Amino acid sequence: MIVESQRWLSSVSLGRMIMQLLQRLPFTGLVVAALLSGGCDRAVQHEPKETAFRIVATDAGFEAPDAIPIGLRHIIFENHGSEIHEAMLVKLPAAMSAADFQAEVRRGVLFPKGILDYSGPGLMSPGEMVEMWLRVDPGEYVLICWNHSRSEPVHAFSVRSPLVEDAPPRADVVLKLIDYRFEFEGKLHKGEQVIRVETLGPSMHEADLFRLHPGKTVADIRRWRKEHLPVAPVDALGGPLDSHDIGRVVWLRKNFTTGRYVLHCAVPITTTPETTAQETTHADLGMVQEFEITE
Ligand SMILES: [Cu+2]
Repeated sequence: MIVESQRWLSSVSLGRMIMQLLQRLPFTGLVVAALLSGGCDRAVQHEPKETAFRIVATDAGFEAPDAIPIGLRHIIFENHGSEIHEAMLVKLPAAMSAADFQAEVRRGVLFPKGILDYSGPGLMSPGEMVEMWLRVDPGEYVLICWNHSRSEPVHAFSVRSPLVEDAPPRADVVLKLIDYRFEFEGKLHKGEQVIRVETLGPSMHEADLFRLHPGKTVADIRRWRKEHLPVAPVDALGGPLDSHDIGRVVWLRKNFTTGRYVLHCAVPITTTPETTAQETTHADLGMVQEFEITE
């Protein structure tokens, strides 16, 4: 015991001497940081890294990286265009190139054979931004805006090692997607809120998130989508799109103002390769819900 405490004391006074010496030198902070980190390599390796997957939509397509790490990604989606855009992640089967996928979509196919939807930020108005956290597996992917699937190019990207886990934020509310309805656990407030989105299914679902313009209703949303009207009755906020693997959880972070909002699921009732955009959607079966943020 005595030997141990002597060693501790001498190490303390040695440390103090080093500190006094360093305080007279420039770049002290850097040197101290280097000395302190010397003994804790493991801790340094586990520090979170900046791995945000930034996706910018323009009216000509996407600006995004060509490769991202495997694991839980923090997506930052910004719309710099003048139209409503979305950014769905789609994983391609081994034999399909991004050009093959694009060609099928241009023929009107919504679910080319073998592709897997991996969610992503849905319809979002110009000038808006949303953050999302979702998991990606190794492979070849495309980003596609289904609002302009024939006129705009997809963006091809790879998901490859290393494995990096971005930490999801703590959720304020949970949103459950069920055939054919939405259920909230908790209440949304104005300001920055995190929604943890779970799909209970059994079908896959999406949750378009719209803020109604004054005087507009759910019926106006329906007409706007069905008749492809040029002027939206809402601000579209980038709610989460569907995943083929419904066990996947997605987190969404968004700054909310007070107002009337609508959740809306536009997934078609059939998801075979022959499905077309004219198909009956979950919204047609009642998967539309209005709610209000009052405080
Ligand atoms: Cu649905």
